[in-house]
Amino acid sequence: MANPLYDNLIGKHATNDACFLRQPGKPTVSFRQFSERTSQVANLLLKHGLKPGDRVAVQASKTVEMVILYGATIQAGGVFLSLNTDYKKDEISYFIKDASPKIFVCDPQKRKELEQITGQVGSQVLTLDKNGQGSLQSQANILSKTFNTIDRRPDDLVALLYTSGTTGRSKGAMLTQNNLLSNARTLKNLWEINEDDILIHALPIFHTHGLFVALNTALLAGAEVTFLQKFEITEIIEAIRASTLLMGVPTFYTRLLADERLTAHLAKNMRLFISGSAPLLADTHEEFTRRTGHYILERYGMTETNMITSNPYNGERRPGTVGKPLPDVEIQINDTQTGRENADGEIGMIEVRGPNVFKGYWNMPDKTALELKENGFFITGDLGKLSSDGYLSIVGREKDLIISGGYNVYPKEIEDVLNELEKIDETAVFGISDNDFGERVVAAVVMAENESFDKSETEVFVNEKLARYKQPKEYFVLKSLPRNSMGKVQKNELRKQFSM
Ligand code: MCA
Ligand code: AMP
Repeated sequence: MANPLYDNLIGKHATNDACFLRQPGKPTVSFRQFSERTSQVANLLLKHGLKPGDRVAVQASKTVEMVILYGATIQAGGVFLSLNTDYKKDEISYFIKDASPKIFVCDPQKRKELEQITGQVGSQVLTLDKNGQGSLQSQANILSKTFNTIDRRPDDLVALLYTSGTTGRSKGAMLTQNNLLSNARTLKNLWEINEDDILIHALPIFHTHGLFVALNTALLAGAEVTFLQKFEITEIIEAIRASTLLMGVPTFYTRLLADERLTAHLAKNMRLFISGSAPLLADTHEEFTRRTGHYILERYGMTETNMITSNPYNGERRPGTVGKPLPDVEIQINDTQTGRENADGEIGMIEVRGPNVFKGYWNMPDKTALELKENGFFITGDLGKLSSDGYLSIVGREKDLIISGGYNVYPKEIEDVLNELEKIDETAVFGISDNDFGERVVAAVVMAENESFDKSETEVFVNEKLARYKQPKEYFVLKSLPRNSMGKVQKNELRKQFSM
């Protein structure tokens, strides 16, 4: 027996003294140190009673210690659940109650507020602050640097990542060892990631992109990671000078283009710029090439499926497309009404099958059955078409979803919160185009009789309930919402009316 993900990502580096994580102004962490500290934290998790399959949930700032916790959870046979640092109490309560983690790691400042909820599900609480300090660190520091890795099968769960849903309730995507390992191997090979690479990591580590696509491929390849707290333009410009690889969302690239320091000379050591999580405009792609001589490689994925398609490393990176299915992944473009496969070039529902596809939604067998078909194909909710030579273009979404700066926002969740306000009769949340975030969240509201809209009161209410990126950036007060003959709100009409 073995633990395939741990063995391939961390175990094999036990005697590797090369640099793994480099942070500006801080000591570097070698692969060997990373593996030793991972074992210390794995010992701590066991001490707190972690059993194989138990969840380890974390809501904490992006630190090296959090990456170590991820590694330790894998080594100890747990299931890693990472939560957006901006989630508010109500949002966190839902995840804790749904996932009932054995261990919950949070910022010391949040501990008190969340203790009532963790108490209800019997989670042990450890702390980790933005400097990597807290009880997690202090308790692990005194433990052994070796650990008997817990055996896991390829089909065992290793991560639970929540994605919002059209019904407003978030769904936990159950990811297995093999989902993550197969995808990391495929991407490493396709993008030729190797031990000479230096990857700029400025993404959050509570989503597939920053956690799995970036960290798993770097660990697998033994590549160095420039580990940045967040996207900060001057830090990124400096990092580009000394790195070979960047993984980002389209906002990274539009912000870089807006800065005159981005030149071909600056990017002369870079090997590859990768974009994903949201549509990259063909214009952005082309302007980036004019400025730097580099062709951004766009790829497409989902929390439930990891990466699905990619433009080629060697070959034409076609602007406005997300490339071809990964070598071990199948896609079908199916008619949205009949479910039958479309003829080449027709727009339809993108469905995907392969070792990358998740096991189902946590505690939601009905939702799983609706989206994961018996034949193994997962229904993405994205609409696309294939060119005659196999390049996929995403042309829309059947799901009511806004992607703002790479974060997914499901309007229903925001509408439910606004509808709690008695003064508001009804509301429609939708996305309009935004130069920085691609799309931005806005809301049309219809007030109850004799009520008037109070912007700051609404914002205070929403701010208590929802993470910042989900909050409407503008409100439009209407007499009524546009509806079709079936009574369905016409969000397309709203988008047309309010897009400027
Ligand atoms: C920050 N704000 C946002 C966003 N980010 N509002 C809407 N959408 C956002 N994405 C808020 C801030 O709280 C702040 O509010 C105001 O907007 C301005 O923030 P700013 O400082 O400009 O933003 P930032 O901190 O620089 O962040 C922008 C960002 C960041 C770098 C684009 O959002 C980001 O790192 N996004 C990446 C998300 C990601 O990793 N997605 C991958 C999901 P105020 O001023 O009011 O306080 S995984 C996935 O999608 C699949 C699997 C895939 O294919 O990868
Ligand atoms: P998430 O729920 O965070 O996993 O986001 C997955 C969704 O992001 C997909 O269903 C797509 O709608 C979108 N997405 C990811 N990559 C791309 C891309 N390159 N182009 C367009 N949309 C994308």
